[in-house]
Amino acid sequence: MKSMVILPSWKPDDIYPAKLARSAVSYQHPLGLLYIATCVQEAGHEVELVDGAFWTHQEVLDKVRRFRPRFVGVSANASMWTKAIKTAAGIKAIDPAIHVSAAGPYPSAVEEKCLVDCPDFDSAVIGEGEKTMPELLSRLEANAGLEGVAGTAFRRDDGRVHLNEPRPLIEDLDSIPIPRRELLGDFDKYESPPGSYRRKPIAIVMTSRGCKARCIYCFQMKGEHRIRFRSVDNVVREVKELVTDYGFREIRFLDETFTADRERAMELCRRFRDIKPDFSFYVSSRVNTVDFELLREMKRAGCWAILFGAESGVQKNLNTLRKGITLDQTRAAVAAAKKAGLKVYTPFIIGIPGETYEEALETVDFAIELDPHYANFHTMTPFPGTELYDNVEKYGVMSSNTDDYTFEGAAFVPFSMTREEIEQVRTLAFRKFYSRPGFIFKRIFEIRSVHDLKTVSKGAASFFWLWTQRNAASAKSGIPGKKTG
Ligand code: B12
Ligand code: SF4
Repeated sequence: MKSMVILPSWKPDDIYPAKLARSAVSYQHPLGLLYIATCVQEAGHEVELVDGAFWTHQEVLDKVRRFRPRFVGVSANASMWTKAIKTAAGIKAIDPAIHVSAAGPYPSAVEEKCLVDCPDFDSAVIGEGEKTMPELLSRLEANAGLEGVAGTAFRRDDGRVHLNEPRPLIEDLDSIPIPRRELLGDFDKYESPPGSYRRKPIAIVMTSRGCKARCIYCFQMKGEHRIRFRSVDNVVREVKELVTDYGFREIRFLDETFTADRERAMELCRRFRDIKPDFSFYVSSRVNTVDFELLREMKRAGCWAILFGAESGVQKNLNTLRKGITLDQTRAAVAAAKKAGLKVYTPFIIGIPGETYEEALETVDFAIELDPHYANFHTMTPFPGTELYDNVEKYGVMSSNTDDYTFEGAAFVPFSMTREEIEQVRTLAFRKFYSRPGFIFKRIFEIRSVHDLKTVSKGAASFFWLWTQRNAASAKSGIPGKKTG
């Protein structure tokens, strides 16, 4: 059956302030869509993957018009939801007989509510879609209804919305086919912010899914706080294929915590070194799961950078977030990673429930004390399906416009701060962190290649823009700026 999977059309300045968008934009492979498209193909269907990062809304619809699918799955997280609605409406206008399904983090969080919100969706795929999709398509092919297809919600003939049984998370991740990257078309169109990669082209891989921690702002599929791992052999097979067959030169491991199982991370690194594939890699981690020996092994295997969610410089606020880490663990992890020769990236959050203006300034000082290679200062954002979202009235005031749900817009203002204060701290944080003479000199002395030079100059251009703005980290939020508590 002819099927299409779509990421709706979006532009970087939907998320980032227009000028910053150029340096912050991240066009990464849409791994979720790739997994789904691969499974659909394996099940014997013809499939086309449309990544809306590269097409206007009309161009996406033109592709639907040309391909004439019987099924279209539209993927959305919270900030993409209004675009997904627009896409579904456009598809139905082309041909009302096309079955249109909503899927991805947002529909997974709000479940059948997304069908109530948007009459143009016939069904929703809730949670991981790899096992659900082939079942759903064979039902559609047989002109049978979706009654009983676990992990879906659908609209009955009488218009009423029905939620089927949930589908458990996939326990054996090795049973999922390795995504076929050729479904993406030309890899050159994918672009990453300067400084976020060493080599190109970049592939995206996940060696595990899920996280044990319970941060109040983080969305985890089915609200389950555990990790499922792929076997080391399965990961190594994918890495070999990516480097040898496809010619990728860098891999970004998107696992929530690449180092969650220390021995497995060590083993992966040893295997990467043994097979000597020519690639560099980047991981995300947690400060309480690393030590110098592990980080050194990672560096030897080709890792060049590591992200630690540092989040705050005030222990009370880390505790509010239920981050499960201490400031000293962050200090130790950042120091060990730097000693191992890795570049360190630490994102922080401004506007944590209960955080005062002065405490937010302490976070900026903490970032400067840690002195990572890159720091970002996001706003606290209550995504559907999180503890923060479900109990937001306990914590502050939330915007009802899902377009505000980027980490850049003040979608949430805690009772302890105003929106203006959040924006002020963010502006100050970027300026203070990136304009330190020591920081600038270090980056200049680290220039070893044309790529490094380009990174530093693009960063400098964005930084110059930041300086010229009254409010560099400007947010487009529906929340009024008055003191809320
Ligand atoms: C990589 C990533 C990005 C990349 C996106 C690259 C891309 N083109 O996809 C970038 C950096 C651009 C990004 C940006 C943002 N992201 Co992001 N991102 C992620 C991250 C780390 C991995 C996504 C991924 O590939 N996962 C692996 C795949 C296998 O899982 P998946 O995508 O969920 O797909 C599965 C299901 O959702 C479902 N599915 C998904 N699509 C479809 C489609 C069909 C047809 C079907 C049937 C099923 C299906 O099946 C898939 C396979 O099981 C996740 C966290 C995470 N671990 O998932 C956050 C996450 C998705 N991002 C999130 C957010 C909030 C954002 C931003 C808003 C943040 C910001 N900067 O402001 C922006 C929004 C950008 C945008 N335009 O949408 C949230 C979404 C929360 C929510 N409830 O909506 C997440 C969950 C992080 C979190 N834990 O809170 N992000
Ligand atoms: S540690 Fe990271 S991935 Fe895990 S729950 Fe917290 S924010 Fe989410």
